[in-house]
Amino acid sequence: MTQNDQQTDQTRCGFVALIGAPNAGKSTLTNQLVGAKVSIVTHKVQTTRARLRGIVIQGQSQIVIVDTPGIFTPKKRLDKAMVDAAWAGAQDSEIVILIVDATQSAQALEDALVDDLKKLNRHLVIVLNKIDLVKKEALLELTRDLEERLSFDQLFMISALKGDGVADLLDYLQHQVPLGPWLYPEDQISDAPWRTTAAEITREKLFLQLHEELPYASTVETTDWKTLKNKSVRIEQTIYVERQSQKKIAIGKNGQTLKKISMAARQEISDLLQVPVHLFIFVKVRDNWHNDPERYQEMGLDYPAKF
Ligand SMILES: Nc1nc2c(ncn2[C@@H]2O[C@H](COP(=O)(O)OP(=O)(O)O)[C@@H](O)[C@H]2O)c(=O)[nH]1
Ligand SMILES: [Mg+2]
Repeated sequence: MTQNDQQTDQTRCGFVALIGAPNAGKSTLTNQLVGAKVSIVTHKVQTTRARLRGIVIQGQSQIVIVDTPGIFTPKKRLDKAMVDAAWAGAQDSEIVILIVDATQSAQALEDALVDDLKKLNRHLVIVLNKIDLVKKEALLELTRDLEERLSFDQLFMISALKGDGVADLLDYLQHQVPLGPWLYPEDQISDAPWRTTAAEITREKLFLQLHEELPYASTVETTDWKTLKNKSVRIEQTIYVERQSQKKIAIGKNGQTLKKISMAARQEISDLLQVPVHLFIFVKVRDNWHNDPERYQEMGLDYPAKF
């Protein structure tokens, strides 16, 4: 038997989708499971826009975590594309984890979401997250309420932020994913190309610096990437906003806001690539980018024709 056959005999590999309301902690959990920051996280809702795979090896198992945008009622075309991407992520996975923010009541879980989960007909695991913020009695009550509304295989109580309970969840997933060969090289931790990850990092800094509607009116693309002779990397990115007034705010007085975004992003991209990075960010007005199919393609989303 060749080494490869041997590996196929013993290895496991499967997709595990994270579904839940915005801000439940899906991306924080993705990063905890992977053990590295592959998905951006902010305190703002709808930070994650597209599906992202984080890859974990645990024993002989390769577990592909599918982080998704939240499930919520779409008001705009971009919302619709995000929610569609979340459900598509669940459809492609053997195991679906519903992440529930334990600081909220079971009633906060919408009937529509519960119905759609039932229709999915997948192994369902519930993860109560943010247990660092909640008393034990409240967790038990929430568990009882959830049991009344949904049938699921397992329930875990974790703090994705602090890492409590994450090892148990990982151990469970290791044994639940089906037998089969690994789909990704052993050292790969994300399916996103570097250009996309770099744009996401800048978008995270932008979400942290800008307020109200501006983060949602913006998108970031990496437009140029060159490795220079001295191994440093020169990156150009564009932040698209919808109006001239938004461009002014994104740049800030004397360019201060853009400078803060740029410095924070450059540092993090450089840490990730482990080489010096020269980052040039341009802000452009692209009226109506929310209705431009090309922007969706850049974000890794399908363009919902009807909205
Ligand atoms: N206290 C606490 N905060 C958390 C926990 N998990 C996530 N958060 C916070 O909740 C917010 C949303 O997290 P994020 O992972 O972006 O949620 P997502 O929208 O579901 O991907 C961020 O401010 C996180 O720091 C947790 O276990 N405990
Ligand atoms: Mg997220």
